[in-house]
Amino acid sequence: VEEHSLDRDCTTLSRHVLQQLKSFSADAQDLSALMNRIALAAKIISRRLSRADLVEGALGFTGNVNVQGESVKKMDAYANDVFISVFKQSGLVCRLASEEMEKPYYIPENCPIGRYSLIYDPIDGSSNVDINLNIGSIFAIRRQQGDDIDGEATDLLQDGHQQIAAGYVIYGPSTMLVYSIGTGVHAFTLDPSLGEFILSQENMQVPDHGPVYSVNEGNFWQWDESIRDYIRYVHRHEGYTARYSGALVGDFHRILCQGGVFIYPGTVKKPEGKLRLLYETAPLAFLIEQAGGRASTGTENLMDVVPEKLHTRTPLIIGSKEDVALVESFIQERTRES
Ligand code: P6P
Repeated sequence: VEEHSLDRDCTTLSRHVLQQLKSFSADAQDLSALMNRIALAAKIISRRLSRADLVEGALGFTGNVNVQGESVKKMDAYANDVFISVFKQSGLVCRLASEEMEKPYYIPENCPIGRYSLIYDPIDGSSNVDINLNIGSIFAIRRQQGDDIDGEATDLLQDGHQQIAAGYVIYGPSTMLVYSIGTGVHAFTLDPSLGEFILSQENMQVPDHGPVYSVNEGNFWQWDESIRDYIRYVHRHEGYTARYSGALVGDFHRILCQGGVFIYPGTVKKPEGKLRLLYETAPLAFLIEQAGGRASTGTENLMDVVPEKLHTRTPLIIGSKEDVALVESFIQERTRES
């Protein structure tokens, strides 16, 4: 076996983290072990998804409604529990905050301040689960900076610059884990024959411009006029193509790989938009900036947004810097006129 391919098969996620940090300190080891446990959660979820229709009780609804007011899919609940189980007795994470849980879940081991917190959306795009289309998990890692006051994780309510790491898993034809610890964006592909995520793309860079605009045009009549102006522009100009899967992770991954822009703007009914900051838009904003792109709410850099509460939502314009700037220019134009 040529040296490089053997070496590549050995470039697992945990080793890559240590390489990136150029350190074997206790903190580096902890972060490496933490990423390895996220990979374990991804493998368990991927295994269930790959044969969900054959597994009794894997699909469909639980009958419950979550804090978002959304009907909970069995896969949402299962994946949420997988992350909790994987981090129990890990000694790495004391607090888990998830889209599926109203308040954080505490792992009452000796949890010194400075321990890591995991913020995650266990299954994003669950409307795709029952039709075997790609879905994802999104995660961010922050440090526990202070005691939580009566169960309110107030120190989580800080801007995106507090993120130490962020990433997502895309459950597609292959299962990929894309992450950054602030030293670039790197992708790992799950090799089921090894049961390991193996490095497949290093230092991913989003093109400065791309042909794709990704938005749910079914909401056109609920948008601000500025967003409609942008859509009219791309309809009239050569070189644009629409792609939208209904699952944020897959739509984002396409933009990261090929360039372009994903937009989930506010609507008349939901001016703050639909996507949640702490475990959807902020982690992706962290990644896209590491890949040379941009993320905006339309009026401010998304990484600067401070959430009022755990499940705060923000509008999202994310992708190639030229394409994000173009959308913002239509917003600024309308703001000047008003
Ligand atoms: P709409 C899935 O429910 C999700 O949270 C994201 O994954 C996705 O981008 C968005 O909502 C789709 O929302 O309103 O276009 O169906």
